[in-house]
Parts: sequence; C-alpha cells; structure tokens
Amino acid sequence: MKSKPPKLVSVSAAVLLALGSVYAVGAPVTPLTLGDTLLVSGAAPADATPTTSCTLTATANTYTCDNLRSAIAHANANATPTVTYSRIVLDNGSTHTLSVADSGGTEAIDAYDNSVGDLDVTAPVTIETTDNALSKATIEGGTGFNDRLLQINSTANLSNLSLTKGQGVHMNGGAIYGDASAIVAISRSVLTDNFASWDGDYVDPAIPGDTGTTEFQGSGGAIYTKGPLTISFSTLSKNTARTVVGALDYQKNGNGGAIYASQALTISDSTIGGAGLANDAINGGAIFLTGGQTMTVERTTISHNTSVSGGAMNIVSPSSGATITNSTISANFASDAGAGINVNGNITIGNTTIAGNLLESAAAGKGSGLNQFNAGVATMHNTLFSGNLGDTLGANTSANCGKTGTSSNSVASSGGNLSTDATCKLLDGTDQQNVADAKIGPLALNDNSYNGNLTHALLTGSPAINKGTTSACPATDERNVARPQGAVCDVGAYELIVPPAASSSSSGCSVASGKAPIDPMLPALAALGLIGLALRRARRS
Ligand SMILES: [Ca+2]
Ligand SMILES: [Ca+2]
Ligand SMILES: [Ca+2]
Repeated sequence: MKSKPPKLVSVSAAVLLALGSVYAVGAPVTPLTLGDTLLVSGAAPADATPTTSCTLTATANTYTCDNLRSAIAHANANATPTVTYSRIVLDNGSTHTLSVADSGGTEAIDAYDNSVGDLDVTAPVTIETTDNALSKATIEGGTGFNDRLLQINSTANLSNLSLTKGQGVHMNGGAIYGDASAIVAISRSVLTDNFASWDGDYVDPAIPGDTGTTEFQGSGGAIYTKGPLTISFSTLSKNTARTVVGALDYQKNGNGGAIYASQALTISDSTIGGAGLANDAINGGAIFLTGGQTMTVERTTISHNTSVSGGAMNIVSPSSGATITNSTISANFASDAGAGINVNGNITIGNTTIAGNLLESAAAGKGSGLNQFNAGVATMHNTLFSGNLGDTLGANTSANCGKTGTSSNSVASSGGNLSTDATCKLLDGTDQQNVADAKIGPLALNDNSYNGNLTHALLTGSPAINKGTTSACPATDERNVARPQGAVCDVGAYELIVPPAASSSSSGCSVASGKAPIDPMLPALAALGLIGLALRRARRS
C-alpha cells in the first residue's frame, strides 16, 4: 500500500469525514446505476391491477407504463437489483389515486402483493417527477382504499412527491411501511393527512372479563420503518397514530404520529407539524425512535404536535445517541411527560430553541421541554429553553427540564446555554439560568427562503444574542444564515443578522468626492437577494 505524505493524509482524512457526513444523507449504501426509466404520463392515470408489462419506447431502457402500479411491477422484475435501480418518473402536478382495494383481504397485512392494495416495492427504485423543482406529484389513497400507500423492502428514493390520504387501517405505517431491508430517502416531499390505526381484541375495561389476544399496533401515522430513513427538505403534518376505541374512549397504541423508526433516522431542513397541523400519537407525537442506532436532526422545526409522552419526540435507547442541532422544538403538547423531548438514553442538543411546549401532567419533577427517563445524559451547548410550562395542572409552573422517576435529570453542559428557569442544570460558567425573559419572537418565517422553516427570532435586547460559545457553534443557523453574526454566536437556532459595521474612517465614501455614499447594507442585501433567488428553485413549497 502506498504511503502518503503526512500532510496529504491529514487532508484526505478531513475530506473523507466530510464525504462521509454527506454520504450518510440520502445516499444508498450500495451505489446503484440507472437501469430502466419508467414513464407514467398523464395528469391522473387510473389505478389498475397490472395486466401487461410496460412498453419499450424508441429509447433504450425507457418504457411507458399505464400507471404507477404497473411501473412498480416492472421495477420489481429487475433482474439485477444489486446493480441497477429503476427510475419511475411521474408528471409534475399529476395525481395517482390508489383505488384497487384489497377488499377481499387476499393480501395479508405486511405481505407483498403489488396487484392489490398498497404498492409493494421489492427492488430498488427512485420515484420522482419530470422536474423536481416544479410542482409535486401526488400519490393518495382513494375513498375506501383502506390501505397504506407504499410498502418498501428495498432501496427507495422518493423525491418531490405528496403522499396523502394513506389509510393504515389496523396496520403500521399510514403512508409508508419500510421493512427490514428498506433504505428509504425522502426529499422535497410532503406527507400529510395519513393515519395508522390499531385494532385487535383489546382489553376493554368497560367489558367485564374481556381478554385481549391479537393486537395490531397502528404505529407510524405517515411512516413506519425497520430500516434506515433519511428525510430532507420535506414537511410531515396532520398524520395520526392514536386509536381511541371502546365505550370508555380507551386509548390504544400508536407510537410515532408522523414517524416510527427502529433504525438510523436522519432528518434535515424539514418541518414536522405546524399550527393546526399537528401530528398525533400516544408516544412521540411527531417522532418515535426505538432501538435505533442513532438519530440526527438538524435545521428542522417540530411544532404543535400532540401526544401522551414526547410531544415532539419520544426516544427510546438510541444505541449511539441522538443529536439535535440548529432546530426548533416549539408549542408541542404532552399529557404525561416531555412535551418537547422525552428521552431514555444519551442525547446531544446544540444551538436548538426549545420553547413554549406545554405539559399537563399533575406529577412533579417531569420536564416539559426536555424530559429524561431511566438512563442517559443530555449534553447541551448553545441551547435556548424558554417558557416550557407544566408539571402542575393549570398552574403553568415553568419547568424546562425534568425527569420521570425518583432520580433527577442528568445534564452535561458544554456551555452557552440559556434557560428561563434552573431545572436544566446548566452550570457552566457561560450558561445563563433563571433568565426572566429570553425575548424571542413568535414562530415566524423570518426571511427564511432556504428551507421555509419557522423559527423564533431574537428580539432587541435578547440575552441570547452573542451569548453562545464559539467553539461548538455550527457554521450556519437553522435558516442557513452564516454564524457568527457579530463577534459571537447566538444561543438557539436563530442567529440575528448584524449588518456590517459602518467604518467611521472609511476612505471610499467621502461626501466631498461628490458621489453619494454607498449604503453599507447594499452589498449584503444584494448578496442575500442573489442567494434567495438561487435557492428559490430548491425551496420546498
Ligand atoms: Ca403489501
Ligand atoms: Ca399490495
Ligand atoms: Ca451573534
């Protein structure tokens, strides 16, 4: 093996690290080459059980297919699935309403029969639109479809789609079920108004002697996956995984209103929830992670989701820990523990704003913004806790952090944090505790043309401004604004833009020269405008 000069080795290592972090986002584990291209043309191709294969066009390896179901049937027949993937192309703005219901129940739950009910993907595919910068294609469940939309047991990259009206009746995964071999990446897509529901012979407390036997969980309102899942520039809203049954409104399972994941979960530049757009579940209103290798969330806003435990997320024993960076967790609700985050295991939270989450538990000591249970350490830097309320029903006692059980919460501060109370144990010399008013604005777009996420701006005089630590500060904020602005990074997900300081001894702006002084803001504004234009095409709608 050739040795390299030490300097090159060092550079290579840095590049490999950078490539590794990029590669982890959305790329399949095994690089596949393009096999067949499958064109599904038309504004609303009718769903039907495939009877003929797709038709070869004059272009090699390019076929036309009657509908999405027939395209998937062709893709599943891929003879070289470890080498090639099929690319299914839908027209921009087209709607694909699934109507071939499995009314006779010929396809068992979680079985693979692509001819009826859910679309079953068993070989690598990309499903996208003709132009992923233009309007999305919609895949939806028709009236009475009573099935999820997609069941995947392969590599699947889904781009520029709207997945809606998935009807996970008595099954996991309202829009998508990812099986053990699924590697799913979703970008620039919307998953909204899907549900997973529970049924089975539950023990109804209203019926004496009732015993439960078989149960179907009904988890993952939009997505249930046993394989790694990557989501970027997407929105997940109004998905539900809470089933209320019986005479006493017995609330049965449903974990993960939007996402139930049991493998590595990576989310970036996305919005989960929103005012009037809550995802809802028993545990993990937006996200339920269990047995996962790791969870990484960055530049993502999770707001207004509802649950019993973990309004935004319920994280159970991530073996490699969970990391949340440059994100906003706001206005989520839980009736038992952790209106924002409920976590068992190690979690690292950096430059994140956790604000206005509401817990309505009467039990003492539980956290509303961040609640820990059982084991684990929460390592935090530059994170802002403001006005997470709860613990005593109706009293609105501030409790940003806490723990379920007798022992207290375990926190390791890396500095630069801010809290409106002292419950988060932020004891580094650079932390601020018991701040009377963090002075943050309401959730708003705040000129964010990068990913469209809503954030809490820092208002004039906010004690979060320039009070983070520089050492652990990311290069940008949640809106992709460069950090730091001014001398030092701000606390939380939002960096307040500071105009370049006007120099009092500027040599090029003399009024005596007869030219109008140049507004020092103009170059910056022009640059921002150009960036905005460049990014507008990439912005999810
Ligand atoms: Ca199926
Ligand atoms: Ca099926
Ligand atoms: Ca700053």
